[in-house]
Amino acid sequence: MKLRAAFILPTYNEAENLRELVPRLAGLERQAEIVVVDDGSPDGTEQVANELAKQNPVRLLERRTKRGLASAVVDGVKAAQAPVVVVMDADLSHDEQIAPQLIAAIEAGSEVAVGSRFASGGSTEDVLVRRWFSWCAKQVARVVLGVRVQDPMSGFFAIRRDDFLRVAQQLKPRGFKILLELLVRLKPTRVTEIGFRFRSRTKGESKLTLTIALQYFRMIFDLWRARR
Ligand SMILES: Nc1nc2c(ncn2[C@@H]2O[C@H](COP(=O)(O)OP(=O)(O)OP(=O)(O)O)[C@@H](O)[C@H]2O)c(=O)[nH]1
Ligand SMILES: [Mg+2]
Repeated sequence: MKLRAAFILPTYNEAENLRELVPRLAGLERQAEIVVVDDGSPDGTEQVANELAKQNPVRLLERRTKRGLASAVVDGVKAAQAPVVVVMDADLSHDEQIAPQLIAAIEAGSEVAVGSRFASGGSTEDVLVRRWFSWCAKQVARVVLGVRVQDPMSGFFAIRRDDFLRVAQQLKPRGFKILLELLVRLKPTRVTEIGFRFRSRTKGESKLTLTIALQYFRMIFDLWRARR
């Protein structure tokens, strides 16, 4: 079977969520592989992934220690075989129903397709403090880096695997979402944003901490310095 796309799912303690998400993804797109990148989750995520792999096109990449979201995404994309990759959280907050549209947008010539909380049709269940953080992050990205995308902080996006790998060397995965870094490095002219309703996580723990928020502003500063 010719693969059309790969879903890249970084996981840390997402056993319950993964059990639900994988069959949904497999039902949505038959010509897709699902690459789960787990960092030795103590909650048994790896066992669940292995179980799911019996019935679904799942490949599990096991890393021994927790090395951060962005580096998990990079390793997942490297391991994928399909020409298009869809990066998404495994916590069910990203609406998988729009994934086919993201894939189609890339196949139609977009360089990046973003699942967007702020584009038309998008919305969020986020609590106020996270909305505020996303809003600030977006304004800073716009003013400091000239990134015009509505939701540059989204963890839900599709891109050609080749394009991703071309700039992967330059990415400095700092444990945070890497879409913004990709946008700055690739300077894509054709970006498609597809709105979706961001669901709040119901199971498992959030990894968004103040440290990560601070890392974000550090990242903006580094990107700003690097582009001059
Ligand atoms: N492999 C790996 N995956 C991670 C790591 N940190 C987070 N993840 C996964 O990356 C995705 C995004 O992390 P989340 O904890 O959902 O971060 P968030 O979306 O900013 O915050 P919440 O949704 O509120 O929890 C989830 O699927 C996590 O399980 C990590 O260090 N390694
Ligand atoms: Mg999440």
